[in-house]
Amino acid sequence: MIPKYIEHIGIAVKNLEEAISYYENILGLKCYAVEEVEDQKVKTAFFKVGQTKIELLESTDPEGPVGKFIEKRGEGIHHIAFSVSNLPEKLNEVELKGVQLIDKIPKKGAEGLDIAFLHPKSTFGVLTEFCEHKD
Ligand code: CMX
Repeated sequence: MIPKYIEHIGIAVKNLEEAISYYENILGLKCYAVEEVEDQKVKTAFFKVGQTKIELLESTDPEGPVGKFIEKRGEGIHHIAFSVSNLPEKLNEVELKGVQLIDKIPKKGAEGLDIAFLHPKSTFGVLTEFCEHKD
């Protein structure tokens, strides 16, 4: 089962408002949603670019994944998210092929999607997310 499309690209930023201003006023995109995801310790802002979205991520906790990422590596691309169908099966499939899973069981992410991450040490340095729209 191959990923259907790139659902979003996650970008870690220090200040959400300043980053939103860049995407709106310089690139001309429209922020259509701002949402806090407590479980992930982030505040997010979304922009549509065709079928793919840009997800800006501001940390709400220095010990959260994005807080630690910015501390260690600075602002920049944090993860890439693929849209998949049957997420539990897809996770099982890649784990059997030797990929290290961060989430063996899907969690609820922004926009109500079911999400799960693969460890960047198993994915050539790119934190990879699988997500599934539950209609
Ligand atoms: N992309 C690539 N590499 C990353 C990374 C990222 N986003 N985050 C951490 N790493 C690297 C670190 O640089 C480190 O590499 P080295 O050992 O070479 O230094 C290695 O992974 C381990 O990092 P760490 O700092 O020791 O471990 P952390 O405690 O920071 O955990 C990770 C890293 C990926 C397991 C953790 O961030 C995680 O579980 N992420 C998934 C959840 C998440 O990122 N949520 C935020 C987004 C939520 C959303 O989109 O809604």
